[in-house]
Amino acid sequence: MSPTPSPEVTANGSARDREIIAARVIVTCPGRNFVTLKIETRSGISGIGDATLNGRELAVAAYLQEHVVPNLIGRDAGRIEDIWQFLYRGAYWRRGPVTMTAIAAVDMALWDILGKLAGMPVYQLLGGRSREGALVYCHANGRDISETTEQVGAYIEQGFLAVRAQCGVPGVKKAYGISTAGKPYEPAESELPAETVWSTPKYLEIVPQLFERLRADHGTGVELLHDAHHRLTPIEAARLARSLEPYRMFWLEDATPAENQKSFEIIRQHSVTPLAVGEVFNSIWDCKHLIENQLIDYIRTTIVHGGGITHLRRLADFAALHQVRTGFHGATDLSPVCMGAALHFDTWVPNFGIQEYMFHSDEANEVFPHDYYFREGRLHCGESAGHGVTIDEKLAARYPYAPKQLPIARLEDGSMWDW
Ligand code: EZ4
Ligand code: CO
Repeated sequence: MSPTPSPEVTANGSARDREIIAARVIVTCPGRNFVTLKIETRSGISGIGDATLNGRELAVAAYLQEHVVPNLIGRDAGRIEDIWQFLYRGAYWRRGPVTMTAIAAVDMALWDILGKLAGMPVYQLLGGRSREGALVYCHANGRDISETTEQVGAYIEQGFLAVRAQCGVPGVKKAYGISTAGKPYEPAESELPAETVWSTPKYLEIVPQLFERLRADHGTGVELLHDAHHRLTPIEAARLARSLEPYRMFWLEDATPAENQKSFEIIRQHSVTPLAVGEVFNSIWDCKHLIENQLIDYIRTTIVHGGGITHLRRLADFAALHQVRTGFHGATDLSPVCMGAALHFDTWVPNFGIQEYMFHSDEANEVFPHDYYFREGRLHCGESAGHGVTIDEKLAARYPYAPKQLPIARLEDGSMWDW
């Protein structure tokens, strides 16, 4: 992709040029569902934002189409802060994943437009480059320890400096994060939720064995991460965190559900394994106690589910006061639009930690052409104006929406548990 700004950047950016004249929602399914908001201005410059909420896509699409788009027409696209405040305070109800994802989509699109008007990449608008690239981690997810260690080795060969490792749990059908043989991992695979079974004792048996093997096979030069995916009670999480200490984890993610933020105090009392949380958070209020009491080390709330660049910037600055760094969620259910915006943020944010990177399918990459790229363990945002991701609407129209939901988990006795 060319590093020079696109020709549409020649507009002078007056309030009249910036007037929002149209906005619409595009739903497409190139391998998986994505919702995208496109905002057009009088100047002819447009911007896009990701609005994908896995398994609940049409709720955000309707929220945008019915309740947000009519409010945008006629507004000045340059008033990013005011539009954010209008959508947040003006909705009265505040927060929640559907509202905050909708606000994020608008916000991302407006930063994209502002960048194009200014002829600058978004990271430059935020305050400029703090680093040369964003350290990323990818996923090794073998059916057993041998398969996972093989995958970790293959990723190290490809230049990855950090890898999240999960493995199948003997006696547990469909453990979190493990792909069906030969297929890339994609949890939302059926129209109604797949039923999975969970056993904490079996899981706690295997995980320390996995990381013992990974350190034996790959040494200490690679960063290793693990996601407990909200399955453990606080004291079980503390036990896992402590048992992983010899393997020097980069982090343990979602060790216990975090609705009650004080739960993390129990983990902290027992372990020095770094903790990451926040992919299901949607505002600063979900992590205020966690951050100001330094109960976590990385905050994972991302642009698309956390109210956009405008809110995440506020959250990141607050986190910086407490030496908490960013580690944005980056699963395949966040579209390349979100990844583009996140990489501009990662390039700027002073307290950057790491960025998750699951690979989008070829079809998704074709629907969303982008200028970010991977090199030597890091993702680099491009230099084109805006966030550097566009949508091929003709191609998008060839992939109609296909309803899919995330799995659920039950204990062996049938009780509902957290997936
Ligand atoms: O399960 O994004 O760290 N990554 C994750 C993800 C989530 C999915 C849910 O839609 O936990 O794989
Ligand atoms: Co996770």
